[in-house]
Amino acid sequence: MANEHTDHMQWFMNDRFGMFIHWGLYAIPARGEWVRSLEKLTAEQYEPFFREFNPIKYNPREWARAAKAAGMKYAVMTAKHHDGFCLFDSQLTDYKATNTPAGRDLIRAYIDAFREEGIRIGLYYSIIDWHHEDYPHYGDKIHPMRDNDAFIDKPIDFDNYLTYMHGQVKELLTGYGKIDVMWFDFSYDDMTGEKWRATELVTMMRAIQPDIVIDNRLGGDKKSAQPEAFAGDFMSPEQLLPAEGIVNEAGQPLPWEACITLNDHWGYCSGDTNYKSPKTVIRGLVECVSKGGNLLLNVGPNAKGQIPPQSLDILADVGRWMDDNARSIYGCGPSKLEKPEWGRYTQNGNLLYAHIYDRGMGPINFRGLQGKIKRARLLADGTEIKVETPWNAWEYPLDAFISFSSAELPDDIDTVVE
Ligand code: FUL
Repeated sequence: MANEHTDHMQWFMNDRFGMFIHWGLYAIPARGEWVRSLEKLTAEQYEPFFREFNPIKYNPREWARAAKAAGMKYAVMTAKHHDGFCLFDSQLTDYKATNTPAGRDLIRAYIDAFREEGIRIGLYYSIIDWHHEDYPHYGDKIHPMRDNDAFIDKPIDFDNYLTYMHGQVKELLTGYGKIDVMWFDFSYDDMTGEKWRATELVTMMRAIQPDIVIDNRLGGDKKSAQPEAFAGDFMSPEQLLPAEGIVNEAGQPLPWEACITLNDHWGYCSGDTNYKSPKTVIRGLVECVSKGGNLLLNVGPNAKGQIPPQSLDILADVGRWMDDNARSIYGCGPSKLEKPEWGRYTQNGNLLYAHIYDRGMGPINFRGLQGKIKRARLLADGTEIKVETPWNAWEYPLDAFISFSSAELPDDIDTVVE
């Protein structure tokens, strides 16, 4: 893990908000991307999805527009998930979208569409592979079985798998122009770092795409001579926001990105209607930024290639808020000020953003800022907000106050004062 935020990380630390896309054959059974493993489906049971996969409504331009309207600046899409199915036209396998009724390279279409909308391109690539015959299936909770009967007694040539895996990463980094993020998934137990020949892999990647941003899930050995070579550019907390920012052993802040689902699944799950509210998402995004992190928010398109309408609705609402308030997100990070009881702060240089969630009784108090706020504005419409010095200010020498004339906050999700 690099300790300093080197140049190639600057856009990542600035942009803050991205779209995660989990899409593959598992959209057909529609019970999440782990369905094959969790339900112990055999290769024969999973095979029909390969023969049927025909996403006739796949229009990545629409996805890109939805992402852009939501204020997302980058995207990360599954090029291959744990089931091993490749959405791209790999020359190293037949198990790919071009050999399904889809009949085309779905990753190329995604990249072209998102790039045209000005969104940076990320690729998720699973280093776990339930389809490859030389990938070990241990019978542990991550690999509950060796799921292809034909492989049960076959000795494993793991190096052969690694050659395949490295080869596919090379294909992805050479065949599609500039890739901004590579999102590997994932290391476990002692399957970490050099077990994946990670130093060699990352060296190859950086030779092709020097500025690529790489997540931390190739793992790595902290004792290695070159831990930064493969331990990753950013941390990737999953389905949670850390209590504070993330720091290394020396106490320096590390870049991080929380990946979060909109309902309770990554891959499309037709029965899962437990969607988060726009309020939860907006406040979650603010929380990430206020702690120095990014939010990678997931959508799971269905078998036809459509992002569920519930997800689109949430993204549209988030976009309406972002239209007015994105300045409190992009380019912002944590404030040194203590977290206020009425909400959160984000900060960009001398510009402080108060994200006010709780109207409270009196004016909103800013601890430690008496005499330090030059002016204040409602970010949404530019209205000037008065910074008050109450008649008894001497009793509160540390606090500054701002007032709202209305009994309610102008935006009950998050009223931002700049
Ligand atoms: C996990 C994977 O196992 C999930 O399927 C999902 O891709 C998530 C982002 O990472 O570790």
